[in-house]
Amino acid sequence: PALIRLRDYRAPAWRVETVELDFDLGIEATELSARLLLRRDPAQQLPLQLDGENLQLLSIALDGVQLPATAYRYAGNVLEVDGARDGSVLETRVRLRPAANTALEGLYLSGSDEAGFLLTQCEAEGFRHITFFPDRPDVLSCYRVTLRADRARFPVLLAGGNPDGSGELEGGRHWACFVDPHPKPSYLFALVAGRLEKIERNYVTANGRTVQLKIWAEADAIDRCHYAMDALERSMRWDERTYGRNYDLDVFHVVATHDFNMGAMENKGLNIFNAKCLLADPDSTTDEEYRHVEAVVAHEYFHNWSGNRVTCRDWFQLSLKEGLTVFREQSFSADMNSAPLKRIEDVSLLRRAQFPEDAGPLAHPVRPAQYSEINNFYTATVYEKGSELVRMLAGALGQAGFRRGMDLYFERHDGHAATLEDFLGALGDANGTDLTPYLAWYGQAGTPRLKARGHYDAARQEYTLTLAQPAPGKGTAEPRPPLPIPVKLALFDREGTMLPLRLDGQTSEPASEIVVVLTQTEQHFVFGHVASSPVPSLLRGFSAPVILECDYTPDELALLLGHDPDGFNRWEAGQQLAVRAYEELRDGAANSHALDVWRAALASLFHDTAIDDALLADLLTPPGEIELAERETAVDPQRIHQLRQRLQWVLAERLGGEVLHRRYRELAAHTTIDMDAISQARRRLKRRVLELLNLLDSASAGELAAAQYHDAPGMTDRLAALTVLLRGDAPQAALALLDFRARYADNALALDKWFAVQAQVPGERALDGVLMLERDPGFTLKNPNRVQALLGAFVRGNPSGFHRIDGAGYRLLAERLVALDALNPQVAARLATAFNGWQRLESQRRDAAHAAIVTLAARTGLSRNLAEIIGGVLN
Ligand code: BAL
Ligand code: ZN
Repeated sequence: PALIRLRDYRAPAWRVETVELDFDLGIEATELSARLLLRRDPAQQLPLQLDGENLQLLSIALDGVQLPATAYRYAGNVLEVDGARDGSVLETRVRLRPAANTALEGLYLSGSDEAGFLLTQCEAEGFRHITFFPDRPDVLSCYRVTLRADRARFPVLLAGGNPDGSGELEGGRHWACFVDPHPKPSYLFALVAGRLEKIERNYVTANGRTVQLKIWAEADAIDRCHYAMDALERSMRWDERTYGRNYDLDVFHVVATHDFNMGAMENKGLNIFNAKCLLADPDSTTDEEYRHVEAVVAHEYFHNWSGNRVTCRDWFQLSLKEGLTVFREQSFSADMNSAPLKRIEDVSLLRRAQFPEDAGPLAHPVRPAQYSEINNFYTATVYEKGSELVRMLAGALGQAGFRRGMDLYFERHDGHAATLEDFLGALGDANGTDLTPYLAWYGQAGTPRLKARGHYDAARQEYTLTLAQPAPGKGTAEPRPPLPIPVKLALFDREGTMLPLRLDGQTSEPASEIVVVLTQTEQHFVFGHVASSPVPSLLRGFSAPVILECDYTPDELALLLGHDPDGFNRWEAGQQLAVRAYEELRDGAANSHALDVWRAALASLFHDTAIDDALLADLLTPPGEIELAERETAVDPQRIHQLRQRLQWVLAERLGGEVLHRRYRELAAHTTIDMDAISQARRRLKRRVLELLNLLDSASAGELAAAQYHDAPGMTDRLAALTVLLRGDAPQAALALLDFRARYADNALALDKWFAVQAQVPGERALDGVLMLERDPGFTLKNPNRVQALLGAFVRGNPSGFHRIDGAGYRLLAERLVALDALNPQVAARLATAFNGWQRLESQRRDAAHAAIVTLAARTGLSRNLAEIIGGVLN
């Protein structure tokens, strides 16, 4: 497939000033007329070309005159029209087939023919599946949309913008009109039509606008929208307070659907959400999912400014809106919940999802240089690493400086399509500083390494920290400049007390924490007045997305684990120590010092009443199997699983069965359904304690889990119990599974968990379970959430199950991808990224994976989406 390159970017030859869309909506067939007022770039003499895919063209007129077939050509997804000039009006009428649209891109049907509703998904290039248009983000237009439909079948008609009239039509039909005063790119267009219920609330913005907030869902789900409504209000207030951003329309609609390729979509004034990111109630939603709903609601709302008011010039700049909005969302969640726990969660995700992506054949810079299918670039790199880059910029400017920079960014680029250079330019200009060195981060793939080494000179009472990044340029086609790497750090004495820091030559008061920025290949930072050899706490709060290499001793790590007031670095020290312990187990070390130090440190923290329960739960959890695999060269996922189990067993054994039992009972005695932080933290620790007990004594843990399942006041406890029962192969598991299946037969999101929890049971037998679950009447390849729940959970969340030595997991994935690709290429391509990393498997698995991928690649008729991923992983 053709590659689209950043360096080929040209401004649009034709723009569209205003768009009028008139829909006659129907499930089987929808017809729509589009009226475009065209503007020509006088500097470019190119013919009028519009994007259009799978459109049945019914009529076409230019400046009021129907065009003969000789005056236009529609081929290769491009409509070329002769005779257009600046100010021309192009009118087209097309027919769409929403019910037949299984790709869930453009206009499609959610749910069944009889009961479902119509909706759209346009980002990135769905609008061209709706009408002919220059479907690119740098064409911004004002939209007027009229919807007409049968009133009984489609009582609710919604489109982006403010309502501008509605009324009755003959034959039981009705209409509604919407006008969006803010120019927007086509990817932000949206409509929804069908039988939906709503909850609503008025909100008054800081600058005095009364906004109607309306959340829409199908009748059986509307009662689960209240938490999202509260989260929306919190998000709006937070953006006013933190960034001075007010909402700018009279209505804000949010709609939940069960059939959605993404998590949610920020269409102007009409956000559309995957139900799993919007609906919440204690009976079917876990604590983690509650936090996710809050975060996604905030994310989509924040896009109203970072994405909609200021959008991207082209899709290479995707991180301009996504990295920035993830950063804003993460900051919001940190403010609403616990900042250190949020940081741990975000960095864990980065390491689990983004680091492997960046280390494998699908690695790409945050601003990719080329793509074949842009939908394949909604990646952890663009989102999560993109957010880390914004975090570094924010850190470099400080809170007030970043706010000044953001104000200038919004002011300069409001109503326009911008680039990453524009973003860094505004941040820098507002602060009289040059941030362009940070652009290098956007252009390089791969996770940088940071080497740190300390030297203490007792005679001079000086501590020299040497930081280095491997020499740029090696092995790359183009020389790479060194990256600016901000390193937030503190020093501790051997009793665990933080030392005042004064850099050589620094005149200001000593601080307990400072940030040094490595800008060269290697630099030395000298600290004076250091009375004894210190232990450095580096990269505090994960101040840069790098892999830190520092030769700490286990005792130094234990000191940080015990004393660092930076919750993130405390956890990080524990993670590093756990990795050392794991490596000792793996290598069969005779003297397992790190293992002893790790479990002793955790045993002491276990009894520390000052420590937060949720943080303790995280401290008691070693890095996951995917992270551990990243450190290996010949990956054997089953061995990694066994070793990690062994590591946890050793910890459980050190803590002791009785102690764990006691703690479990204490926590269980305080179990409530409440959502406050303390109750959530208790549930988290209770789960962890039960998991550890399960390793030590699965029979008694099984009894506790069965009781917990039975008495659980909410999904967090119920799902935790079911997981423990399954993983311990408890006799009570079968009954609990039956109960769960029956209890949630009509709750799709809860049922997804029933599929996922089984797909994730470690070990070779999982594949047979997946094959059996595929025969459950609730399974379908047509629903992205269900595919994710069963196949996604298996191939991504169960390394020891998926990577069977006989290669059956790989063959299953390849076969399902073929079937899925015919229905929904975006979902197929995303699932296919599970093949990432196959080259680093040990040889037998590698050969089996390779054979499966090659067989898949040889098939004809693969979508552009899947072909690009499969071609990429084979590279
Ligand atoms: N723009 C796609 C969905 C999201 O990132 O919000
Ligand atoms: Zn986003």
